[in-house]
Amino acid sequence: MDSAPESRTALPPWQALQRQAEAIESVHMRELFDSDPGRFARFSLALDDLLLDYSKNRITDEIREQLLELARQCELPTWIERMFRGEMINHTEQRAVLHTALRDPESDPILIEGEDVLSQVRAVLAQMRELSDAVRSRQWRGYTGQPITDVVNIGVGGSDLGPVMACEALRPYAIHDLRMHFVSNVDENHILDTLESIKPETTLFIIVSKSFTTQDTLVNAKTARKWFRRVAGDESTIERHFIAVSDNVPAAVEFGIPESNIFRMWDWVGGRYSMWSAVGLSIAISVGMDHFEAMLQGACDMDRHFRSAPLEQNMPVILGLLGIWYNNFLGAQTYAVLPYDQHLKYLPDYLRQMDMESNGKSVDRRGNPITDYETGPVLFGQLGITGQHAFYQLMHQGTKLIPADIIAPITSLHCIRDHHRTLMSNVFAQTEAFMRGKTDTEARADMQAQGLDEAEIERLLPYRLFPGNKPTNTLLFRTLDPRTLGRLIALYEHKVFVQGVIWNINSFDQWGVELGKQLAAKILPELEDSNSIDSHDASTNGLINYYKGLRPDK
Ligand code: G6Q
Repeated sequence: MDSAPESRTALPPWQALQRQAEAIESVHMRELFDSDPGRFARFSLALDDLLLDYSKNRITDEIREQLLELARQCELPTWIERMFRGEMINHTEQRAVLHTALRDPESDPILIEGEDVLSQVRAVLAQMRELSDAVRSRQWRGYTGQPITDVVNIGVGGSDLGPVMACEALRPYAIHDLRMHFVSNVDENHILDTLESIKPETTLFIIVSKSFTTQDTLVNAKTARKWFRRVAGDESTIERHFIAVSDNVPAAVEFGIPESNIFRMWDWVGGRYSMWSAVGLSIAISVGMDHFEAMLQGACDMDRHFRSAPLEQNMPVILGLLGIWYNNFLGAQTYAVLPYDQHLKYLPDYLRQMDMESNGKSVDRRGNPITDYETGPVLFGQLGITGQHAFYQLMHQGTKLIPADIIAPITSLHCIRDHHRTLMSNVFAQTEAFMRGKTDTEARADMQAQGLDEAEIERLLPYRLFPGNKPTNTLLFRTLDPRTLGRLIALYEHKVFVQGVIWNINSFDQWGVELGKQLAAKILPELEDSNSIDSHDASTNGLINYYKGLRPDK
């Protein structure tokens, strides 16, 4: 299946980029802007109102061309088609990768093992509409006849982070007499804190687990069921209060969820790519199915752009290749996502999983260890305004190169003039400061203006210099509506895919996550009694025995 050349580093564009990386070391982005007034126009792209300005990067036309040539030689266009057509590109799990089918249910049929994927998608969307409409219109009643006031999503990782992020992002579209809660941590404080504020008779629990075997989720779900039963008593009341979303229907039924309350998902949707499926049920309930479908439409806009735009005008491709440039040629280890929209506060957490779980791999598609190039970076981030007063210091004056994406809306729902203009002044100031830095002459002039004497200026000067030359992409859009959110998330999904193709890895498995699940399942029975354990290494034995010795219920 993989006919691309085995060694990425032997490819001519890879080698050309290595030479260009050496050459660009001595070039400051200030010079690139000074010598080229058309730089913004040539290094920016738009999809409707979504603008990507990537001119503040340490690149030239030649570098961009070599990056695009690298993509061609890694057969990126073929891989894009393979994904959209439903080929088994997740080869280590023998699965297709079809989150894109979730947002284009009216496209040409896609068959997996003879079954039409899209008709299944349409059926689940209809089921989601029915339930979300019923809950929102107060027709869905709890066992005492009262409407639902609280929805609790119980799930973890891919079954949690998307709904958490999207419900917050679309908060202005939510109805206010319906409160959304998310429980992911098996630490009992998470569920206990949540249960404290809700009533069984007006609560709907959604248990989200693709596998329906994840311990953390099952333990939380059992606690919720026990708490509910203690008050509601009768088993038949469960049906008005517990919903499941899963690919493992028998396990959900065994847990006690009636089959009519189970929403299917499928093995061809990865957990971290699943908020477009019934995993997003809490989003649909919160903002309504029309808005949920607008979000799907936004993602579909980006899918079509990704599939059809030439590589040089293709937003996910450009974003992905810029990441490759810093990660593989300029030595960056990290990468920051800095949203300036309060409602995108969980976006960095969401993208951290998407990026690091997808591309945190060191074996290529042929099973060979990757020894001669880096794969996925460490992604971090926070709301930009918070970050400015915290970790931006390191980005401006530390020793590390941290490329960043700055994301901001042109207007917000309320758009109070003073607030929004102050916000945007920070967006523009930061991208400019990262790029330009502050020179010796500028720093001196600043201090002279402050009235410092020459000796003081000389003493302080080294600390007041900013090297600049720090790369940023800026993404601007009209407002954070459901369609824009869909576009934004799909942009990053495809960006991660582009990078996985260049690195020749499978971005869609997650054996590292599976390992944690297996190890915990093995240790859990060892914690049952108070016997001393010696089946592990000395440290793990020591920790388990220390815990057993001190826990109150020994
Ligand atoms: C996502 C990962 C992981 C997964 C959780 C929950 O891509 O595989 O985050 O979503 O471990 O798994 P379940 O949905 O099966 O409970």
